[in-house]
Amino acid sequence: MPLESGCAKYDANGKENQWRNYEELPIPICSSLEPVYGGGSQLEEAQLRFDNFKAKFLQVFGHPPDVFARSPGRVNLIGEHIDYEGYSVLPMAIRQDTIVAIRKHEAGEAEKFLRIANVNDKYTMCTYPADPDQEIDLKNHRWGHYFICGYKGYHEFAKSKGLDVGVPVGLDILVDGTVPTGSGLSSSAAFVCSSTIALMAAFDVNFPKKEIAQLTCECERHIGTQSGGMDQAISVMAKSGFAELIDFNPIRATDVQLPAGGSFVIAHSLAESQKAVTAATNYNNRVVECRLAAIVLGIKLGMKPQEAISKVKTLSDAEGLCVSFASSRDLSDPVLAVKEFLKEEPYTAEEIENITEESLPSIFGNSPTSLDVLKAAKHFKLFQRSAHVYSEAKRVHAFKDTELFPRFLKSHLNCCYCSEEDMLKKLGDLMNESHNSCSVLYECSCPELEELVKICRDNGALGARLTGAGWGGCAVALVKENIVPQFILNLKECFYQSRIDRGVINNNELGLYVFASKPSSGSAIFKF
Ligand code: NG1
Repeated sequence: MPLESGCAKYDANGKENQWRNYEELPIPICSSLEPVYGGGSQLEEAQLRFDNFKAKFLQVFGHPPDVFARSPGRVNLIGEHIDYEGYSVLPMAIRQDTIVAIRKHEAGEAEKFLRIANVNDKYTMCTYPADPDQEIDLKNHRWGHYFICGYKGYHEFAKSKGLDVGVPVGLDILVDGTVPTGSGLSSSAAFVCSSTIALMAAFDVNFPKKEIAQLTCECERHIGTQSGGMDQAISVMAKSGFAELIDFNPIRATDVQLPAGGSFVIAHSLAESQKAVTAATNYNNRVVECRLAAIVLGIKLGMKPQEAISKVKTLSDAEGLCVSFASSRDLSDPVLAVKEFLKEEPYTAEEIENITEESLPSIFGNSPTSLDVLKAAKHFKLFQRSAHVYSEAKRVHAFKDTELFPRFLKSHLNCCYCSEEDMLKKLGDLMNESHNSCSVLYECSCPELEELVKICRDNGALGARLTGAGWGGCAVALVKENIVPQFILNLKECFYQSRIDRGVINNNELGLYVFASKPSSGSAIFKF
């Protein structure tokens, strides 16, 4: 099967770059590395990596693998912490990825274990039973848990499709990841997606990308984070050369052509964000706060408490009511309702329960990870979280539209109302606004990210923001293409040098922590 089939054409509205039915296509199966890794030195590098990978598999397990799968990490350009609220986001895949190879044992073989090894010696071999119904021990986090997320998810999905998965057999698995962990670049999704897809390939099945994007999102929730779906969607559906506008319910990807003349530089703050470990106070806490904000808004805007609790799951479910309220004042911004009906001071649990007429543990009774949040939380910042989500959702579309309209005017009417310079500036401004909202309203930044973002802006970035969940990890900066090398040198001098001197990182590793990135392609299966 060709890696990318379909064709791109402009429609009458200039809404373009849709690969028709692209999401309906299965994961491409490649017999060589070139369609994914390109040519030249990149291909040579990939070839060497795969040769070492195969040799390691043979060395560890005594047999060659049956199949390989790869899935990339991603950088989110804009739209942070809104995917789990049902809003569109705008990420692009990066070249760093995870590859997973699998060998299936014969049905008769006695050992029924999953042996998961890693090319990196830092990650020692993990062994799990082959039982797909096993519980993941969330209190004892192990790196191999991410493979088990894919393993459980794959079996649940196969069962739901009526596929005969047979008696569980032992599996030998080798993993090699180049996405830095805890960096906000979705190493976890790259791992879960490549694991799930390698399993599918090992069992000789394949499904449409949009189904795999949904499935892998559900897989990753087995690790205990209430993941929104962006990372898996872009990892599975990315296309080389394009960022994607990802919509949810149903999942859909629309190509976004990034402006020529601009480049995205990714820089690590060197603060590691351990999302699964800090879920109760950070990531899942925000998911719970958004749900509470949505319920309270629903009630304040006329719903009965019981109705709001059963129907309003996300802020996007409450948006219609907020917009109706705004339109009564001839406006359309849902933030108006937030300002009118939510107080800026944090809410206590008791204050919220007076509004919902139901206890918070009972509202979240069916979600153990949400109950962990309630136990850990002192108060809930409903105003700030909902103001961030509604404003960030608008910024995503403003970002996308900045890309679309000048291109459309230029190609169809041979005119352009704004120069490329204006366009890049507008994108940069939106990124800066997004960062400020993440930092002030969503409080998912950290001192290292604040320092790094400021240094990016001081050194000529048109915009810079934290990317991914935050609380550490990377920043992404929009920089004019022609200053990228100097920009990276300046970051080295102003941010990294003192850390190199203190031994936090080695000078020769710098390229792993700060680099310019072009949009890469999505998941693939390799059968050589
Ligand atoms: P990171 O931590 O960068 O992989 C997480 C979530 C996303 C999204 C972002 C914040 C997972 C797997 N990913 O990304 O869905 O909510 O935070 O925008 O939980």
